[in-house]
Amino acid sequence: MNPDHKPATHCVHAGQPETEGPVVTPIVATSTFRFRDADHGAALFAGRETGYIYTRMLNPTVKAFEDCLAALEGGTHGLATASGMAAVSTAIAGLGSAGDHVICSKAVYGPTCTFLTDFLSRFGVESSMVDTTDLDKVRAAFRPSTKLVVIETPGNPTLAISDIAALAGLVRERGARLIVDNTFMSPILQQPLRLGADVVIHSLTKFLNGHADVIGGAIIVKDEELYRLYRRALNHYGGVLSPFESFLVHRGIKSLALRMQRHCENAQAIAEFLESHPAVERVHFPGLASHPQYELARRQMSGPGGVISFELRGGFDAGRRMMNATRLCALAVSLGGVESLIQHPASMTHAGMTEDQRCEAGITEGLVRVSVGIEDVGDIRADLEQALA
Ligand code: LCS
Repeated sequence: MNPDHKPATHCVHAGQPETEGPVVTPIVATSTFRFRDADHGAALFAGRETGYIYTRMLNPTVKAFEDCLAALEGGTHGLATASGMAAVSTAIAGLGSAGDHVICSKAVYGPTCTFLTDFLSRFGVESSMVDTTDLDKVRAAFRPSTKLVVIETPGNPTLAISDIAALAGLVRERGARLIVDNTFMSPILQQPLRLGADVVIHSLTKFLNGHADVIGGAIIVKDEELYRLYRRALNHYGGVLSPFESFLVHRGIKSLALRMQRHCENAQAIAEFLESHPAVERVHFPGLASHPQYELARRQMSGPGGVISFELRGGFDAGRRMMNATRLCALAVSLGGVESLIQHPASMTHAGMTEDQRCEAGITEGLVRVSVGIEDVGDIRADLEQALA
């Protein structure tokens, strides 16, 4: 693996064999590994020798895939997890202790918010949901006990953009760590570790796998100590990705750069169409000049991504009628797959948040979210047009 290669090359080659034999990393379907003898087993457990012991601890197929993730994000180590939420919970709980305080973007995937407010709070970790697009608000939210800042940029589903480099500086000055959920961008469009973040997390379920047939997640770091800590945490929490699913996502990633290009082109065209439609009140999309952080988006991201949210003039009733009327765009949660999906955040992906939390985060009753797929853009536009009519 050549670290100087660009992401599109890593998509195809990183973590794949480079010597005589199969061209594709084989699926090593075993839960456990035989030791040479008793001393060998003891030496592996004691860390005196390196090798495979047990698949929850490490597996060759998974390891090859994790190397690919690390290369793509410009990190040194990746950890594949059983879901995006396993990555979120392991990345946060793996670093937090009772008495710590966490600052988190208020516009995040619903369960990330409720993991902090409803679950981690029981273990004495406090959290504040903050508008992380505003550096002054982040500064004001800091306490002496703040150990972690968790951001999602663009945020789900409002597409609010936080300044990764500026936040990384602020967080480092205060001796805390910055975790960035990069799910909406994929490493093709944004690489937070290169902007100073300490940890990147992903839901692999979305763009990285891209084919809506796997649930998975990842944690990527650029620091040996953090890696060892997370490997240990993941081994104890147990939410690892299986070899077969690692193989599937590794295969999906081969076309990631191509797919992201098409997602961006299609979403840009659909966002412009929606913005000019008389039934649409407001469109949230980082590729539109009307986006409040449009300039920051252009600096920080190399494309706007494939997710759009918008509000209809007729509010939720109009949105419900529209969602019931699409044919090509499937009414389903999730995003980042090759197929276009449409959903209603307030009653679906963000239903677990309280009304106050949603209101604070800008998730209105009338907000509809579309994940724009890689189909023919004219067909997607025609479907949305007839549904709006
Ligand atoms: N992070 C972000 C930004 C997400 O959008 C999601 C899932 C997760 C983490 C969790 O990943 P998972 O465990 O599902 O792999 N977002 C979803 C969504 O917007 N609709 O359905 C799932």
